[in-house]
Amino acid sequence: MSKSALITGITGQDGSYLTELLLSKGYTVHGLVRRSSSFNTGRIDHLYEDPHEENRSLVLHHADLSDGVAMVNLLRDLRPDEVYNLGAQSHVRVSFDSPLYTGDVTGMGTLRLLEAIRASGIDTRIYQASSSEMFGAAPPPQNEHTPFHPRSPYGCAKVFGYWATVNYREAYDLFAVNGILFNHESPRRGETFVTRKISRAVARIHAGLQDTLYLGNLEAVRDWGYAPEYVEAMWRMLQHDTPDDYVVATGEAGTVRAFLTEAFAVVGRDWREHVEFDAKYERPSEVDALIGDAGKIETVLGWKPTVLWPDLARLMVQADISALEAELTGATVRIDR
Ligand code: NAP
Ligand code: F7E
Repeated sequence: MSKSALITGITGQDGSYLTELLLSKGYTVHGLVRRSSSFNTGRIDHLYEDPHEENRSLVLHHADLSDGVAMVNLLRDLRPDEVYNLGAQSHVRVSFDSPLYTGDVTGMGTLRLLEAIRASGIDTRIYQASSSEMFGAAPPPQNEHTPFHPRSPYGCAKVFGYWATVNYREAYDLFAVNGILFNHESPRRGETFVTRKISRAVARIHAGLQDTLYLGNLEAVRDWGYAPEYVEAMWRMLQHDTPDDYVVATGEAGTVRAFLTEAFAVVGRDWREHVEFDAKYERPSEVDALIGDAGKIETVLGWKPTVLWPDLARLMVQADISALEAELTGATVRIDR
């Protein structure tokens, strides 16, 4: 019998890569999709299967992390072997503008899902998408023993979700794990996160469509990894004999300024001729430096990253240049970006 999984956040960056991974392993994948007035499935359209086909391996369901009853019903009907909770309001800067919404979806949404598993009485394993943002002001390198000091409503919500996951493991013997993932990027990264904002701008500047890129704090240090490798780590956590929490990171970090240098070098340009400061992209409280120590997951689960941030910067710029060229010439490109 093949396994089945439910993914919240299936339309996001990680959800799309995780879906590809699980389908390649023979899983039946169920995705929770929130209702939107326009299509929000662009990242998984290449995997779509018509609802009228029999024995589909990818099935999408309308629901929302704010609706606990819908989640109980879904879990009771599907009885998946594994649940991956990737759904969230995941933008740190936006969480300062919408703190209550972020707390509800990113924090309470996790508790709703855990409680839905308990209430539906099913036997399943759950992965919680925890974040290095929980470490916030704690100095690097950060690992599983580093105390949390979140610096945003998003970080606070993720701390709540982290402890709710640990609590359901301890109180109800649920196979529940936290993956504490450091920043991970790809050509599918949302366009308003700094790496993708930069890679898209480099492609557009190179094509003569844009001249200026407005950014905030260039001194922040981030440990950027490659998203397809990080979803493999999520899967490995749920295959282990015992549930536990793991940091997932590369251990190599750079400043936003350094990422800019690498990205603009791909097209032989100097970023200082194109980048201007805009205070609106600064955060009321910033996370200065995140550099992960992923020794535990390497030792216990044998997971090790291969793509470090300078290669990632080049890979993302090249993907955005190709995508833009295809868009401008009207060519059809498969979205395996
Ligand atoms: P993402 O691209 O922003 O995707 C977020 C997903 O959550 C989208 O599918 C989104 O749906 C969905 N979502 C938002 N609000 C929802 C709601 N109310 N109900 C149901 N679904 C909702 O994020 P990502 O980069 O793939 O990250 C995946 C998870 O890992 C998130 O929980 C994020 O906080 C966490 N995380 C990410 C990183 C990172 O560096 N990428 C690091 C650590 C942790 P729409 O497509 O409709 O918006
Ligand atoms: O910012 C600085 C900004 O928004 C990175 C999410 O996936 O990773 C992500 O959160 C840095 C920050 O990611 C701009 O101030 C400068 O210091 O790409 P970001 P993030 O805040 O680290 C964590 C691990 C998550 O869990 C989150 O879900 O870049 N920065 N100028 C800027 N950032 C943005 N977005 N836009 C700018 O113009």
